Amino acid sequence: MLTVYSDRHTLHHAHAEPFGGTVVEPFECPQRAEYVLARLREVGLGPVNTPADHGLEPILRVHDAGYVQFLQTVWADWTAAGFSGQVTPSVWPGRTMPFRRPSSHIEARVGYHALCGETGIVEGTWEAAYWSAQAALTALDAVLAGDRAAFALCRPPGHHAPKDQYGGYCFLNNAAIAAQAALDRGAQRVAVLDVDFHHGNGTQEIFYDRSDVLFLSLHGTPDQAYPYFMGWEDETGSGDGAGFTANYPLPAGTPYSVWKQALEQALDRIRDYAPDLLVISLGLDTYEQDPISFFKLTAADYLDYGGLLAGLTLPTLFVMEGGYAVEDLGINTVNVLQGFET
Ligand code: Q9C
Ligand code: ZN
Repeated sequence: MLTVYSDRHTLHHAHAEPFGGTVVEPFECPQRAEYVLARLREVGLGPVNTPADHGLEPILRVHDAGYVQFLQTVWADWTAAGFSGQVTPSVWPGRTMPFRRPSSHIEARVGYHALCGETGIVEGTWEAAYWSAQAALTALDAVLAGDRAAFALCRPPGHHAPKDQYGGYCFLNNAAIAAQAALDRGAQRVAVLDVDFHHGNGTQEIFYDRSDVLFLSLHGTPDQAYPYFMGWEDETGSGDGAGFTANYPLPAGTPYSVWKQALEQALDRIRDYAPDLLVISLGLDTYEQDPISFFKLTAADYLDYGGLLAGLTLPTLFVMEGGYAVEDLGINTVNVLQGFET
């Protein structure tokens, strides 16, 4: 299986993350991608290509132009205001203070585009996010050209980013950008199956009122897990998209035996939908040792569900999302891909 990877991901390296009342090293760190790359080379999964530049156009099919411009200029505006460190939101149009019109101060613009407060932006964040999206688009090229599957080793991840916001370590929604590009290049229907521990709120928002993308997500219940305000079972789509979103929230301590039952239900929905392409938002934070999550999957379980995904016999694009047990991230990620191939 082809992997697409850009070493420019290292340009995005937040310095700190607020966590539980203290400040810690960011969980979403450059070593994550290095561990995955090392493991897929170790097992000889296949070639590793650098992304081709597809430009801004496929990004702007998903994200608002004003948001993209914000990402391109936020570091310069932050430092021009005399700020340093990393871009950090400190104010929002909150529930009782609704957004009425844009303010031009950088603090207001950051608060407008930030979903939440844990995700730092540094000088190279835009460039890293841009090439992460290009990795997804380049892996898609291989699948559209006839490869059974391809793996986009994206970093930073993408599934928390809706059309005009960043957060949850995400800036550009790589999986959504690839799904939209597939539609723009002739696919009639695309299924996006999100197996990251966290609900794919960004992808859900982007496609919520559309029937040409079926979005399905297995995740920690919003009652107990980030992003908290989305991912309930009764969020099923709206308008033309009614019935084309499916959420499977699961409780703390969920073992593979239970997670797999939800996966089988999602796979049945995908079979009925008969998409031309399957995009997997591949997060490995379902792992029992993940430091910020609460499912109990083991390394062997990733091999097993990789095989179940292959059972759909669909052209499949894997897009890397989360996973923070860094030392085991390579093994777990590549287990899914190897399970798929055998
Ligand atoms: N105490 C991905 O896996 N945590 N993002 C917020 C919770 C954010 C995870 C603080 C977790 C984001 C791609
Ligand atoms: Zn996650």
